Amino acid sequence: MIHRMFACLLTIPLLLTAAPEARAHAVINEGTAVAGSFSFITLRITHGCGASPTNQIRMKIPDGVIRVSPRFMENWTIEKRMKTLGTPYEDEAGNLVTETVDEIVWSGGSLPDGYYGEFQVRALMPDTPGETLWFKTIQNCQEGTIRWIEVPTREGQSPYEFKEPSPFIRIVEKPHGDKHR
Ligand SMILES: [Cu+2]
Repeated sequence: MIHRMFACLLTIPLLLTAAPEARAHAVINEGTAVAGSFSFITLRITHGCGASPTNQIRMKIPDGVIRVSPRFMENWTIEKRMKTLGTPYEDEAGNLVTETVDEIVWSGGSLPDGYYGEFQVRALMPDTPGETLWFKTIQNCQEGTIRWIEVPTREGQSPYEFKEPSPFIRIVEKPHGDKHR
């Protein structure tokens, strides 16, 4: 597996507070999501494992993100792997919901190197402004695997220091006066 680190390094910003402008890697396009809102999370895969095409993507849904639905894609099989919720909630119909999506697995497609692919999910974000949510992702290719799972382990550490950083978004405050997000 040859990871094209050279191309990646040229565009890496230095601060977590900067927009996630990494041009290569696995990143989430939106960068931020509004606290307590339904939001779109678009995972962008920008290269294969070396020249090998991507056949499967597994993305972990972080705790606190619920009501997860992946976007329908004709050429991929999409599996929702579930986990038990620590705190069940009632949906609009009054049903008690005890499970939520733990991991989404896209498989059966073939994304060639030299093209980018987008894998989208809609979900309800936690009401935790300031929090960074990590969507750890495994990219499996015809030959090789890239594990986008590195997260900071100490204060001040930037994910851009890593070779294979986990995709992430930052949760931001609801704009003032906006009650309808
Ligand atoms: Cu990269």
